Amino acid sequence: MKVVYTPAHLLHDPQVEFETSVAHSPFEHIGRAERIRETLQADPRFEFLAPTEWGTAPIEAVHHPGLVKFLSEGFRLYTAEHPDVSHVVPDVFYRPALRDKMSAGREPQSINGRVGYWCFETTTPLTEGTYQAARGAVDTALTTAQLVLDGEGAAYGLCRPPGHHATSDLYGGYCFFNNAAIAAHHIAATTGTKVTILDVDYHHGNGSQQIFYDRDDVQYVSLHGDPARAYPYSIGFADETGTGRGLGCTTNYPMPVRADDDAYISALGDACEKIAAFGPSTLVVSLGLDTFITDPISDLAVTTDGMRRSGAVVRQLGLPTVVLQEGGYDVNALGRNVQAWLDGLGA
Ligand code: Q9C
Ligand code: ZN
Repeated sequence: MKVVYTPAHLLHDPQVEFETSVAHSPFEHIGRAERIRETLQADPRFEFLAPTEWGTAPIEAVHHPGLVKFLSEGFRLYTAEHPDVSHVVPDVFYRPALRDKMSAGREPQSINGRVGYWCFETTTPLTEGTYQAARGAVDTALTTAQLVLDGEGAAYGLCRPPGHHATSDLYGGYCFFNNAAIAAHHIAATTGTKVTILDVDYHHGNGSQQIFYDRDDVQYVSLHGDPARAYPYSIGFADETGTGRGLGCTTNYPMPVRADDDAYISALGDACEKIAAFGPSTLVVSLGLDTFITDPISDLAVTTDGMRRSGAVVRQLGLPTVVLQEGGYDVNALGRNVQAWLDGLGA
């Protein structure tokens, strides 16, 4: 199986994450992608290649151009005013209720205000190299999609930073650009065919759901920790099924605490029936391995064998498959879990 990887991710190297009201070392760090790279490079079934450059047009087909502009210049403008800052994090969030009863707000002019206008939470620091790394992850996703469009049965993009929490207009959840959504839209728009995003990350992909919520050409199917207890807390419930033309094109499977391999595989089988009924030409998998039993920020109980079984269930769909890396924070197990999942898919 072909693997798309770029060392550009090393440019996003945060040293701190503000989460659960404390500053701690980040769960999302460069060692994650390097561990996956090392494991797959040691396995002769995987062939590595570098992404090509796609520019900003495919990004702006999904995201607000203002978000792209902010991420491209935000660190430079912020540190011009605050030279000692290495991790830009918002201190004001631009909540719509601030302007209740007034006209819709506009983007603030001050750089401090702009950070909170484009970011929805505190765990996703903007650093000096973040924009270049995020562009590299998008190029990785698009290059992986192109490999599948050109005839590969499946290919894997080692995207970092991840993407599925980024909405059309907001970044957060360790995500800047929504790599999977950009790839899915690119496939749907250039081929005129239907595409499904199957999101198996522990966290609900709120960004992917939002981007496609009113569309009938891209289906979004997600298994995730129940938002009643799990980040992002406010989206990903089973009664969210799409709107307008997109009604019925979103399916959520909120999972209970400690769901094990059998429980997970059962829900995944159901999800695959929904996918087969939609009839996509191509599948994009948002592959998070944070469902793993010892993941430090999650509470499901999927084992490495469960990862292999998951890949095998998806293989049964018989669809051309673009697999893109999302989360997964037990770094010691991350390489072998990706390897097992891709092995099940038929690496
Ligand atoms: N106390 C991905 O896996 N922190 N993002 C959760 C819970 C953010 C995860 C805080 C988790 C984001 C791509
Ligand atoms: Zn996750």
